[in-house]
Amino acid sequence: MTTITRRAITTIAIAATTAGGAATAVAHGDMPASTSPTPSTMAKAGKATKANITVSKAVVRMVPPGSANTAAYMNIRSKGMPDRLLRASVPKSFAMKTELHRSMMVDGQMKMVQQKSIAIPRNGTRVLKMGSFHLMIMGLTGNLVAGKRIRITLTFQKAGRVMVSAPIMEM
Ligand SMILES: [Cu+2]
Repeated sequence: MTTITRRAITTIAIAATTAGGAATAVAHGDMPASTSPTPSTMAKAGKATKANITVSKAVVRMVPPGSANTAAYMNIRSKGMPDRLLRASVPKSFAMKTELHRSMMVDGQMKMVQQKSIAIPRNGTRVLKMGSFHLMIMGLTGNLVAGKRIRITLTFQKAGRVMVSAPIMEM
């Protein structure tokens, strides 16, 4: 277990510091794609509501066999008060840990920065998407199966825990 985690972190560290476009993005698991999920597949995406928070379009990105990491995307809407996503987790049987990340272009390269939290604006929506904010799911314990649903537990400062069932999707 420790070995997997360490390897995953090393991969991320390299991805964040080396030049190398495509290879960097693959290691990261958050490479922007030219195509978007079709409406029919998005309809099956995860949704959950608790207090002022509504999570929708939650998906886990399909990655090639042997990949150490993947990413999860979703829309998080606050009706009223602003809130803050403090952490996220997935079952240990699926992956070792989940971090809050943000990808951004720095000097022409896509890099990512771990976030302590992600602000959800008042009466607004924070979109977690490729090339932007996302959940980084690290240390996958096995190969992913498209269509399988993963339970993601989100912890918010005000709304507390919100659980959403997100399908693994090609995208
Ligand atoms: Cu990331």
